[in-house]
Amino acid sequence: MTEMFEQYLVQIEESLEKSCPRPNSGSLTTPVEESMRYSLLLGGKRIRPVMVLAFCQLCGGDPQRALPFACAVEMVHTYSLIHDDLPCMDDDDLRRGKPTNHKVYGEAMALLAGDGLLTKAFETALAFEGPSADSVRGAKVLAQCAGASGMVGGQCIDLDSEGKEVDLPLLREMDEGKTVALISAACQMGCIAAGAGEEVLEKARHYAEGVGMAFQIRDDILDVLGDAQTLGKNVGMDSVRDKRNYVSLLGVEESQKLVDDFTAQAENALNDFSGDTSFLRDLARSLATREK
Ligand code: GRG
Repeated sequence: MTEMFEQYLVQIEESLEKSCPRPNSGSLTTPVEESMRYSLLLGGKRIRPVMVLAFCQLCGGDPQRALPFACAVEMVHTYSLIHDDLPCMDDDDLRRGKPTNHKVYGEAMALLAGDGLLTKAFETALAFEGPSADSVRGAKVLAQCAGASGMVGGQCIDLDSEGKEVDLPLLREMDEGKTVALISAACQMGCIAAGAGEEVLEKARHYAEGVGMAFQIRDDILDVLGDAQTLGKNVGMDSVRDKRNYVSLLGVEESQKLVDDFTAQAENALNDFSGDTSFLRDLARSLATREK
């Protein structure tokens, strides 16, 4: 798994670098372009773009061809982190082990960098060099998953829930939006890059559901047990902001059981694919016990 992950990672980093070239110094748009590059190229685990490439390969496509979709998903993810860290949202100063975007470039530029990355994501997805119907399908899935019925909607529930009692169904709805939606976009876009049909996308959504929920609940656990240096972001923030999560509702042990159940669900979903699913299976397992 690790070797394959590294191979995907090299392609993704190279492609991201090319997608946002270093701006000409002195150009009037340099500040926003630098601010976009800062957050996009800071690192991060890159699990979403890796999923795009892995699903493309699983469906018999050439992962290289899926790179525009992979970069597009990572751009949307990075924009969401920049905006999430703003003082009007979670007000954080540490991300990916470095000062958050607004701490370096100021709030207005961080807002613009997020806007720039979100827009660039669609320009990038639509540059997919395959049948144009598939570029459009990819961009549409990304839009649906990132928007108000997906990630932005989840963030809206998150903001509204601060300081309030939250039950498990609401927590689930919030996490489906905040976290599962973009992971689902990644898995589906990988299939689309390989020219797969709707029935395959349905199976990819089942995997994403399991991995995405497990990923978020593990995130809740790490917010309590994790180490800021390893995670590259501050810990204990949900309790500081008086936000409910799986750990505050169920405790660490029960939450980890749920992580394992959702991971098993993701693995089961892979049984419906005919290709080699070992990479995506190992990825799901490694995310269930991740420390960062
Ligand atoms: C529209 C103003 C405006 C803001 C949108 C939608 C949004 C802001 C924020 C939601 C994004 C969010 C913080 C979701 C939580 C998902 C999560 C666990 C993110 C961390 O992902 P990792 O661990 O991060 O993959 P790295 O840094 O490794 O890429």
